[in-house]
Amino acid sequence: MRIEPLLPTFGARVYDLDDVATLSPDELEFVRETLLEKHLLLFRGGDISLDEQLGLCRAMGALVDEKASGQSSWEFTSDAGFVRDGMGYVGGEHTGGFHSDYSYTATPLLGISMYATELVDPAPPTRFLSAVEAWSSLPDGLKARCEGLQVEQTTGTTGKQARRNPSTSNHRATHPVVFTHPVSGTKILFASDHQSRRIVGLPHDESLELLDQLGDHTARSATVYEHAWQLHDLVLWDNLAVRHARSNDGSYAGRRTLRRVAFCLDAWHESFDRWCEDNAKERAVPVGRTSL
Ligand SMILES: O=C(O)CCC(=O)C(=O)O
Ligand SMILES: [Fe+2]
Repeated sequence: MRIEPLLPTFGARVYDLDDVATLSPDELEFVRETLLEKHLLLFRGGDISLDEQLGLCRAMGALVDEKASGQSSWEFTSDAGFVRDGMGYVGGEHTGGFHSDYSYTATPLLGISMYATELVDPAPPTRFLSAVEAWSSLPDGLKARCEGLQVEQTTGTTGKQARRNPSTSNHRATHPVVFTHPVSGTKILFASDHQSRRIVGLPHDESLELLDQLGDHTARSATVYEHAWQLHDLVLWDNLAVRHARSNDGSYAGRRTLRRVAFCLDAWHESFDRWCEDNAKERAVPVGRTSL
């Protein structure tokens, strides 16, 4: 298998892969290691069945059943302005709504794969930025301020202004501002404009100021990879090392259907499943995923 970088900082396209279904254990291990190193992999043009996508993800981590959290099927269709199939999430006001799915739970996803099964151009792209780069490019003074601090992640935060208003979200989790990737050990800036509400233990004003500084730095410094979907693209990404966002600028009249399979760390599986079940119970019918 040959790989070529998508950006100097992260992302790679994988070539010479005839069939995801026939990958040997060695090849799957190569994919797993390359994903950890490059954070995002693009497989272009293969005809990949749901079973094959499940098989690939099973080699990356513990498969999760997001249906338990309210997603109605493996597939969802979206255009820039709204989402069908009960998917309400479109992105936020600042830095384009970049987020890591379920970072407002104790056990966020390890990785996500999306495979384009239907495409009508111009389809909205998905954007990615490296939270590893967001951390490594921070000035030393800011790095030193962040070490040892915890950040409260919530849904419904979506940017600077929203952070200044009390959130009504009942989804909350506390994580280190500088998060250590549980598999690769890489340092990640986990505080984000879109999902962070406050720095634990800091006075309100200081907490807002630090989150603003971190968000501004990320928007200025972290390179964005914009993925323009083609039919039969499979994008596999590390949900902790990169944040993703769907464009919501309204300039894409097309649509795409993406089949999504996600996975988590083996050790987090039980906790993730329990969260999904509790969340599904809390939600009244009809269900619909609203806030990944
Ligand atoms: O549709 C997209 O481009 C991304 C949607 C998203 O954020 C998600 O599925 O978690
Ligand atoms: Fe998401």
